[in-house]
Amino acid sequence: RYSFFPGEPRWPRHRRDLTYAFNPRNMLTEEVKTVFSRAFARWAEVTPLTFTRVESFSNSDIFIGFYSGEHGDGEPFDGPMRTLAHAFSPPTGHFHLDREENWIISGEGGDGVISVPEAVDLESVAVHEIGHLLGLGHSSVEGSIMYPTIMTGKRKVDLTTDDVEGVQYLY
Ligand code: TQI
Ligand code: CA
Ligand code: ZN
Ligand code: ZN
Repeated sequence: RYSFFPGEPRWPRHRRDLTYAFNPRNMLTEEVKTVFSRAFARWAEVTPLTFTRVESFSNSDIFIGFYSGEHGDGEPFDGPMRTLAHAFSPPTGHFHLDREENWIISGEGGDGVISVPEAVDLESVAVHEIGHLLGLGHSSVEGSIMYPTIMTGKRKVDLTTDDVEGVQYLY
């Protein structure tokens, strides 16, 4: 079953139209940014929340950036594999990804198996981390987006009933 962070933090009622921005220093391509917008759309579909991309990194609600090693929050990244990304509970909005992963962008279709086993599917990790950004902890339901399992070499992007029930409890 779904879980929450201690105290069930969530974005308050007057902050349900959320903005997100990318760290300009990463100079991400449109292709990469689009992956995040697809991931946000999956959560927007099942909640009263909206997610709008803005250009101003300092004035947004959610801050997305790729970093390597120690990057200022006491939770250093560790190079390829192990920790891939982390996101903080509401209403913090920090979403960091390990720059040293072998990130890939997979498309629709296929059987969900990525031919490069050490590759990490960016959209799958984004959908999971956005769950954390919205206040979800890990789930005990195998196959759910919030179930903590190995994330390399696989594409998993569809919210399950458990994920939807969890987020709908909060919003
Ligand atoms: N990052 C962990 C995660 O997002 C960070 C973390 C560990 C965490 N414990 C937590 C975040 C408790 C919130 C609450 O789960 S990770 C997975 C999963 C990671 C892990 O890079 O290890 C996914 C990233 F769930 F499969 F283990 C994405 Cl999907
Ligand atoms: Ca890592
Ligand atoms: Zn960080
Ligand atoms: Zn997690």
